[in-house]
Parts: sequence; structure tokens; C-alpha cells
Amino acid sequence: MVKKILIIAGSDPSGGAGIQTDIKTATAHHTYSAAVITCLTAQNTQKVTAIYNPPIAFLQNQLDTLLSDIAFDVIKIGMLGNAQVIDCVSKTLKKKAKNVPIILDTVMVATSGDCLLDSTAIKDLKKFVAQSFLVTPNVDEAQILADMQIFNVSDMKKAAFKIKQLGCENVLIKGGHLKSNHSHITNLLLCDNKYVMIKNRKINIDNIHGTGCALASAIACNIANNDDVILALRKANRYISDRIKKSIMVGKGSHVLQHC
Ligand code: PXL
Repeated sequence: MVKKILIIAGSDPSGGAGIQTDIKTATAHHTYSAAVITCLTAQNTQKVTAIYNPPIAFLQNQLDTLLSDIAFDVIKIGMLGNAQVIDCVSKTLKKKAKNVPIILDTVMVATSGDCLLDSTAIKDLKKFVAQSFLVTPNVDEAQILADMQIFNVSDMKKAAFKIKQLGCENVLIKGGHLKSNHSHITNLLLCDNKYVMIKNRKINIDNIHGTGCALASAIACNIANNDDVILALRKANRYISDRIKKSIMVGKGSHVLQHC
């Protein structure tokens, strides 16, 4: 039977990130995806102009209705936006999807620089990390979660260790935002008290939108298909690198991934 992935994330109507890219990634991985939308953004490939949070009772209704029907193999979480949403998703999954692995992409800021998480909700997101099988911050997000600065791979290791102490099973820090002029980007996974480094040759495209969302979704699909975390990451990393090479400009701003 095809594996079923539940995506809980925000909508990016430009199709480059958010729930739209999550669904495309899940389809490219031959999984069945269902999607609960936490919030709506108004955005194009250049900027986010507004964020609308539907009433929490409606988010609750979406989750309750869906989880009373479908048993999911994995849950991928993207933009949550604020503390109320985090609380609703966290409590509901604890009650109704207890043993389903959660891949949490700790979305805070868009590629455009627009803020996607209320700054007062950081402590709530940190609590939610404890419920997750894998968290996938980029360097900027990892600095906030670990409460330290990250300048190099050695700092990434320390930060991953500190984030794991928040209570999750595995931590992946994506090194793309590391301010270094190396020819490679290092992604660092901490799993089973072991560090695994995956190096990618830097590709000369300044602005690509949605790679974080797609990477976490690809990992989630591979986990659903029973890969262990390391293999799931290696395969997802290859998938994203390949998609980045084939990325396109559909508007006037960032490049976006093309999943087919
Ligand atoms: O890439 C992070 C992200 C996640 N979710 C939504 C987004 C973005 C970036 O713009 O819009 C909905």
C-alpha cells in the first residue's frame, strides 16, 4: 500500500514553498499526501505581503476530522506561525497521532527575509521539538533553538547537541546559511549520538525558494518508506541537489524547484 503522509504547513500561493511544494515533493516520491493548512500567506517569488491565520477552531476541526479517519505513516510540519497554532497541533497530535513520527521543519523566516513565526512563539516551538522524531533547522533557526552563534561546522555540532537536549530524537542542521566562502555546503545530522556530515557542492544560484520545505518533505517520504534516518537524508539530499540544478524562474524573484 502506498504510504500516507500528513503535511501540516502554511500555504505559499506562488507554489515555491509551503504546502504546495510539500505536496509536489510527496507526489514525486510516489506517496499519498494529505494537507492541513495552518495559515495563508499572500506572496509571490519576491515577497510575502500578508499572512492570514484562520480561526484556531477551524484548524482544530481540520485535524480532528482527518485524524479520525486516516492513519498516517509520517507527519511533516512546516510553517506554524504562532503559539496558538503550535499548541493546537502539538496537543492534537499527542492525543490522536501518538506513534506517528513527526518531521518538524522549524520555519521562522522566508528566503525573502519575511518573518513566518511570531517572535514570542520561539519558546513554544522549542517545546514542540521534544515531540519530534527529526527537526530540520537551518543555521539561523538552529542559532535561535540552541541559543548560541554558529560560525562553522564545529559550532553546528554543538548546536545540534543542544537542540537534541530539547528532547527530539534526531537533528539535521542545514548549512546553506553558514556565512563562509567554502565551495561546499555542509548539512549535519545528529542521530544515535553520531554526527553524519553531508557535503554538497555550492551551486551558483543566489536565491532559491522552498528548498527547506522540499528537503523535509522528501525525508518524511523516505522515512514513511522505512528508510532509516541516514539513508532518508542521503536520498532526500540527492533529490534536492538534483532539483536545484534544474530550478527555474517563474516570476521576477527567487528561483523555484521543479519537481517533475
Ligand atoms: O520556506 C519556508 C516557508 C514555509 N512555509 C511557507 C512559506 C515559506 C517561505 O516563504 O511561505 C508557507
